[in-house]
Amino acid sequence: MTRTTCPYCGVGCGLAVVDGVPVGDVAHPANFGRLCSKGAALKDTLSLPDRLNVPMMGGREVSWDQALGTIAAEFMRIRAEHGPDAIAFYVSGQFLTEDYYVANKLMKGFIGSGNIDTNSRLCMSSSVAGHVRAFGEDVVPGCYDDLEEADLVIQVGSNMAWCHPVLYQRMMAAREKRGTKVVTIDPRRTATAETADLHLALAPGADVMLWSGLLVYLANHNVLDREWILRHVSGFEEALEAARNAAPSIAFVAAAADLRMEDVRAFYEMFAGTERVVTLYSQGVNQSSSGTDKVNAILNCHLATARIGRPGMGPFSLTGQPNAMGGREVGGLANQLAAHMGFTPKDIDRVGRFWQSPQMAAKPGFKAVDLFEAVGDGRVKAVWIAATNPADSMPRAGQVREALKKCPLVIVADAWPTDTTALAHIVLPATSWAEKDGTVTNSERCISRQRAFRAGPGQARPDWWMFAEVGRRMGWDKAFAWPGPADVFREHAALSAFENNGARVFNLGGLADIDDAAYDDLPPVQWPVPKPGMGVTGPRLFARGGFSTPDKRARMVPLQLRAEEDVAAFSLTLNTGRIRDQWHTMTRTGRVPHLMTHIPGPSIALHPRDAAARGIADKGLVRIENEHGSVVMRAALDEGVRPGDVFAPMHWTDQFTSSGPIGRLVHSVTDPISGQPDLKGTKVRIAAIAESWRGHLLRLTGGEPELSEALWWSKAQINSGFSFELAGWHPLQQEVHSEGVLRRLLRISADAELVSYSDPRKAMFRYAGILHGQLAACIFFGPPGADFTGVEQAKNLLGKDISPMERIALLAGSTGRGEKPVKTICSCFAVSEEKILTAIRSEGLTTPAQIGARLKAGTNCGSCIPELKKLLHSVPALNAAE
Ligand SMILES: Nc1nc2c(c(=O)[nH]1)N[C@H]1C(S)=C(S)[C@@H](COP(=O)(O)OP(=O)(O)OC[C@H]3O[C@@H](n4cnc5c(=O)[nH]c(N)nc54)[C@H](O)[C@@H]3O)O[C@H]1N2
Ligand SMILES: Nc1nc2c(c(=O)[nH]1)N[C@H]1C(S)=C(S)[C@@H](COP(=O)(O)OP(=O)(O)OC[C@H]3O[C@@H](n4cnc5c(=O)[nH]c(N)nc54)[C@H](O)[C@@H]3O)O[C@H]1N2
Ligand code: SF4
Ligand SMILES: [Mo]
Repeated sequence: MTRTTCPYCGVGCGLAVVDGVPVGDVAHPANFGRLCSKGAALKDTLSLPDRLNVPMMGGREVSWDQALGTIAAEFMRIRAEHGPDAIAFYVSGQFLTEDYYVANKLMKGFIGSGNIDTNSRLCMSSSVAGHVRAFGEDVVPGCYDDLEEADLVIQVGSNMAWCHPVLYQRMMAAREKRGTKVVTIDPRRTATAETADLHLALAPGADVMLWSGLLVYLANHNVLDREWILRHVSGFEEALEAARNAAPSIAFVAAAADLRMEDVRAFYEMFAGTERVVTLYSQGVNQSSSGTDKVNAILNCHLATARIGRPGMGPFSLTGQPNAMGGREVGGLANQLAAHMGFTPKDIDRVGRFWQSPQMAAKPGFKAVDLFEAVGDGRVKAVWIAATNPADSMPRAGQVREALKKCPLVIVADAWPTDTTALAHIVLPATSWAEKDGTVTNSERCISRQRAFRAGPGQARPDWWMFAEVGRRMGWDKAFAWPGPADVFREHAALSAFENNGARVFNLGGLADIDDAAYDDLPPVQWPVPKPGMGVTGPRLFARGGFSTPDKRARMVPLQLRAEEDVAAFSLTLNTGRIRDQWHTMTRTGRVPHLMTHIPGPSIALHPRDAAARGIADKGLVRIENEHGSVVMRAALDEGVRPGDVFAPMHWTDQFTSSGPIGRLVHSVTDPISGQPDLKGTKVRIAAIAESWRGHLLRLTGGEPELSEALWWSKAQINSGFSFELAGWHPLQQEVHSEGVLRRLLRISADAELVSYSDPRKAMFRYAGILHGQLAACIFFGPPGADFTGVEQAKNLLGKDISPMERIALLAGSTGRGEKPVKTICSCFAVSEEKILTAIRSEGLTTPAQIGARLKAGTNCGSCIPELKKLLHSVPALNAAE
């Protein structure tokens, strides 16, 4: 058995790999054996096709030596001609700590520029900035147990049920016993909000106002811990005065945040009346033009009540990626130096001596948005992108692509081809999870080992090795000579303890001397881990002060409200985020068929009132646009979205849909302190598209559908191939029905038989390609709104023998008994919506537990329990009769 860690979210669940199959590790303190739908599907991602397995330069296969030699030579030339700041790295919270450490050392200590930034800029940087402002250091004060020991849990801008499912389930299980109250603060009624005692569907961006109002309320009702404030906090009076200006009364807050007064009051009363409060927050807080202020508005309330660092209490920033925390430890953000040190002359000197650096970076480098701007205007002449897909995930993704097209040298390390590798001059094949060794740190500061349990494909190599090899080739042999990741880890741990003297809480001195065997066996361990007597330790920090500021006091921050951007032409606010079964740009989860059935295609959720005003029907095609671009999706009418807001998933890329990622439209407004982009509040407009036809294509191979006319498509992996939904807004041309076009579309060879059935009166056309008695592909065309019966059967037949009867039925569309696409509600046990509804109706089930007992749905990871509840509500007659 090999123990390792899940490569997806920041919960950091432990896995035990038995006979090559990863299952939940019962001994891991994050999950105690539980996994969510994505974690449980990891076994299906191990042998995914299309892996990058050999270095490529200009589209040609080359040796590692050629690729690395070229990179080193070009970096040296560019550095000599244009200075170190003409080179940049853009890396990722999906790096292991060892990858991150080496990349950071190479850039900041040897190339001599601050220009290494990471997708954590898009993810965690407002939390980092908020922590640094309040605590003097980027430290999450609490631990996961606090969620189970709290009496009130507040979720701010966090859809935990879908995005941190195992932690959510831990909290929900404790709630059953403890009666924990839960408040969700999110403009949308998410799966998480469905199960809360109170949902505040606030106007987007109103968080600073809401939390300032809370501070005022706490002061007015004498709930502050004056003694603790006196001893451990500075800036209280100023912060309270600013809060009184920003949010003078409950009535004022309610009006400005568009909430009911009684709901705001209920929230304030709950907070005031409960000592054990944990406030969880993630991207609804961080990804905002006032992200850092939102963080400090929350921290202010916890500091003013001393609800920090004690059991069941504290502000808790949920990390997104598996190693979002580890990246911050090494200093992977352009404005940090290393090991929680910044760009002060003292820190630069200290790190420089430790690294024996020839040329230290003297100042912070470009933050992500600025970095790609500098790539676009030529200030940066070479960029190395690794373990992230900015052509899709950056705001103004279209402009990012343009910038990369203009850049003289683009190097991309990835495990699969992506929209970003498509723009690279040099593509480096990376080993990925399951194939590489190192460590990651989760949301509660727990360091866990990633252990390889299979070999990578072809010549794929770990990222730390690539950076080290380039460093050596640039002439810094000794500084980049580590034989393996254990050596890198020891150096990283030693740097964290170097001249630390308790000034920085982050300290791994106690791990700096572990030998290879101890590194191999390293059990999950929470930092700080100083050498005995050399610093604080413990799962909870700061209960008795001791912050990382010169006077050891925390800072409360006075906060002003920021003016909202006003773009009159675009009346809707585009919010973007995640869905349950997909991971970011879908390079892995998008290739697992059963993860594509919960939500099979890209759609934009909007309130029925906004839809009606624009003549938009449910599932109708819409164009979403603003000054940055235009994207086409299906509409999903949703009463849980506030009128005036719309929500689209960030996941679909050029690989999966014709108009690519929603990131094309997302503005690049950033938080002025953290530089984190506001990915939740772009102004857009939406219009219905008059469809003139609809289609459905099934075939064995992916790629783009070969149809010349303006068309929209979205693609989903199914068991035996691919399923494409098609639609167009120009009439279908006659040529579509010609044999040549059809064979190209179906991707069938000349020896395949092409059979057809058409009913021109109804504008229905069905074609199938049969090869050696097997269904090789089929395509159906119909009028707008057409419901293609038989698609689900056809999916089952694809790639299989097809009898004459089945063939006739398929073409006549008569096999379907009015069947609907299978919507999987429970991914763990593949239980469909239809099955659940049938059981509810026929057996009178009334609780998720009963559904679980009957169908197993919801009994593993539990991420679908909110949806089970919704389905139970949707059968009102029966439930009412109970
Ligand atoms: N299934 C799945 N899980 C994931 C990931 C994934 O790709 N898929 N990615 C991981 C990563 S990297 C991250 S960063 C996390 C993100 O985890 P979350 O932060 O939970 O996810 P998001 O969907 O980005 O956004 C959270 C919520 O913020 C709300 N929001 C928008 N604007 C505002 C606002 O002004 N105020 C408030 N209070 N809320 C607002 C949105 O409506 C949304 O429901 O998830 C991690 N887990
Ligand atoms: N509109 C909008 N945009 C967003 C967000 C949003 O909410 N809305 N959220 C933002 C956030 S919080 C995040 S974290 C980002 C995520 O965005 P990205 O980081 O761009 O998304 P991923 O798909 O996770 O990209 C990771 C890439 O690394 C590859 N990979 C996997 N393992 C390895 C490895 O070991 N080495 C290398 N070299 N490559 C590997 C994968 O194949 C994949 O292509 O998106 C951000 N963008
Ligand atoms: S909650 Fe799911 S995605 Fe997150 S670490 Fe655990 S198994 Fe992986
Ligand atoms: Mo993230």
